[in-house]
Amino acid sequence: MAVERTLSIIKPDAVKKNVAGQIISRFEQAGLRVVAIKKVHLTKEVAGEFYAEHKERPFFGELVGFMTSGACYPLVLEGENAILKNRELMGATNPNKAEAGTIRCDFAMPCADLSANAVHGSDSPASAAREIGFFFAGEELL
Ligand code: 3AN
Repeated sequence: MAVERTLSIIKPDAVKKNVAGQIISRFEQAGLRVVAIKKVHLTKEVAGEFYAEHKERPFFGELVGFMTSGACYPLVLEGENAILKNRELMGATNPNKAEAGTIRCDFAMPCADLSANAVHGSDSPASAAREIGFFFAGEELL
């Protein structure tokens, strides 16, 4: 297995619930290391650019509105198989369908708005590279 890096975002719903630390603990307990983290309040322009691949989807406006509704924590995780491991820790996109013990089940339930699903996670090596570079400069990755 290769050591990989992936981008996670602890989304505004989880920050408002004050569970960011508990979510980071899940990553650490699974053997992932935080190599960079920052707290940001995204603008509509930045959130729209980050989620550009979803521009044509009907939920795009809702997603951008939600991601700009409060502060969030983008963070870079590193470890063996980090991209898939993070996706497994997150659980299904719809928290109502996420398995017990996953971050989305434990921290985003009940969920009326699918944008409010506690965390984002890169879904491939290509998106991890783009998304890490979107939020962090090379010298911030320690
Ligand atoms: P995931 O985050 O599980 O990779 P994607 O990439 O399909 O899911 O969707 C990106 C983000 O768009 C999700 N994290 C979620 O917040 C939001 N989203 C996906 N589907 C919907 C939907 N039907 N309604 C509202 N937001 C959605």
